[in-house]
Amino acid sequence: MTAGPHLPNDLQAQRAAFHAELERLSIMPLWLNLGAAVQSEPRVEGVPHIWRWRDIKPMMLRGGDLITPQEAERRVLMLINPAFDRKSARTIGMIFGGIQFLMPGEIADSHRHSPSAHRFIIEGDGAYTAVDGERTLMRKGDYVTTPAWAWHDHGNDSAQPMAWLDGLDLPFVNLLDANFFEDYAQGDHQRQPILRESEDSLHRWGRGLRPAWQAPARSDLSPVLNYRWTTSRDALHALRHDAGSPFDGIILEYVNPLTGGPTLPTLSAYLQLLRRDEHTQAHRHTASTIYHVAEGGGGSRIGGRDILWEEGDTFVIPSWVEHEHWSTGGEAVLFSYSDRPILRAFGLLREAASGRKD
Ligand code: 1HN
Repeated sequence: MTAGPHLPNDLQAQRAAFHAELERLSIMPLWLNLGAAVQSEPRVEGVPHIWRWRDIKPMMLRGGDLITPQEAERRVLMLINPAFDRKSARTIGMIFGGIQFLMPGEIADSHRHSPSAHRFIIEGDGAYTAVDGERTLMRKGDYVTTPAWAWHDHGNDSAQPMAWLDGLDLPFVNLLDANFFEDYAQGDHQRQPILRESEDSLHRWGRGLRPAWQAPARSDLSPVLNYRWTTSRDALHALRHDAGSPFDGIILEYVNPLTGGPTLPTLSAYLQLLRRDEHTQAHRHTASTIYHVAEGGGGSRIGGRDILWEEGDTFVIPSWVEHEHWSTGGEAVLFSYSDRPILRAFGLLREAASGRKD
């Protein structure tokens, strides 16, 4: 921008008056804020960060004593990136991650919202989630989808606390001013009626077969409610002798069986195996990613800084920051999700191996 003392005084004064008049009209000249529009690469505000399970777990148990799910709506500990406003609900980029927990006997009442959600089970065995008339019992390592505007409630009929990682596109939906929410509550009915057998969606759509007499309700959402840990983990191990991805090892995407695409329109989710002594090559991409350590331990070099992780930890990699992963002392399995479908839909997905610009 040309400005400043070398301009003739009268031109400087005229410009200043012009800018002030524009300001009163709620108009901003582009040349006063060129940086916002012209940048050679993304200026990413979010920072790499890790939330450790050993910090979260005691807070979860304390929270269990201090507030009910009814008072809280959802008893979720939001993982907010240190670079963002506490109220932004931003874990990284425009996606959210939080830890939800239910003590034995508790329920989280039915509601629905326009943000899409999914969950990865961290601890416990036997709490259920009900989505649009189907209930599934959740176990550690299961991946459960909750599409936008589907009624959903959770309940813990087991004898142990149950915790899971909630992933939502909430900040993205807020950015678009498209966030709607509705409580199911009709009198005392806080839980939706169960209309189908447990695992119905899996039998119907998730086994490489489909009922030929029935059209799926919508094809842009995965009809499968629960992607079981045992199935996903077996699939990873069955491919363990493959070369895999140089950047991610053996990595599988959870897919919508109707399209082969992501499970939700805005979020894609993955499970990856880092084999013993595996150390991936560095790369970067514009997808902002939230990782959760499902099994084992290891580390990631993110933007030149080493973050060491163990089972239960959750960490983030911002857009366009170089990263590589390794396992330590055996094998590791990482669950992750990102805003990749949004970037892909709008031609904004860019990936580059280390040392390359695109
Ligand atoms: C929500 O509705 C759930 O339904 C979980 O389980 C986490 C985080 C922010 C806003 C709404 C749920 C949430 C949430």
